[in-house]
Amino acid sequence: MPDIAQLAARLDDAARHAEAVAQLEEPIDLADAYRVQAASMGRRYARGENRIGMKMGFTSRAKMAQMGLDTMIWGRLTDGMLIEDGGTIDIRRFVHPRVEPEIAFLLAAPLSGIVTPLAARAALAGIAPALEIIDSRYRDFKFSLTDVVADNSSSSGLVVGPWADPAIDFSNLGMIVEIDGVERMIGSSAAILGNPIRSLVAAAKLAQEAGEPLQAGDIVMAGGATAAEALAPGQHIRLTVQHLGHAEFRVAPAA
Ligand code: 0L1
Ligand code: MG
Repeated sequence: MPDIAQLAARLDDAARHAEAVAQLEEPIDLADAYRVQAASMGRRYARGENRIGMKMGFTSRAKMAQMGLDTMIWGRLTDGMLIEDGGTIDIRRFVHPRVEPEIAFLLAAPLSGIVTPLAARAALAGIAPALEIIDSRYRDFKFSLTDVVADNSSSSGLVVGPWADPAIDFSNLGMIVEIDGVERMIGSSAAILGNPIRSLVAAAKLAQEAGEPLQAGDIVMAGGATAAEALAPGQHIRLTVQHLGHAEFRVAPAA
């Protein structure tokens, strides 16, 4: 039997102190990996962080190919992970952060269990261009499926741009990330499961199965539309999503 509390403490400490740890040595199954995730997030909540929603992972072929995994995963988001749009991060808070372009959903109403894409759309208050900062706590950013799930699916930070009217057709919007003014990631919202609303539909089911159904006010990150890029001190990261606008942040220069 894996020691859930001990594994959760190891991953939580790694995140808190920005220190890489070895992959989990003992084989654990997916259900136990989610138990470790829940226990590690429980430690954050006990320190005063609040759950604000969830992130979906491996919802695009590009992300699956980059990390060599093809099972959709999810993680919990907290207010401690929020980075102001236009803000600056200190890279020393992270182990080896990467950034990826996403679509964020804001819920106007609860959304739980098996729902149709139409019901998911009807529950939306807004959609926004968003950047996820992922940071695996494992050495060299290498992990198995259960490793990454236990590590809260690499959740680390999110930058959410202005909320837009969710009535627009967001199934196939162009997405471009510039780093220091140079286009580095180019994709489409269609890369996310063919239409990012499918990610929200999946999130509603997974959250309900986990006993934490999505609530009004929750943010759901749909998953990276392209492979992620490593961050470095001094960079300016800017995402543009067609019809939705921008989300951006800076990485503070090296001290
Ligand atoms: O958006 C995503 O697909 C994130 C997956 C999280 C796992 C990772 O790439 O570290
Ligand atoms: Mg992501």
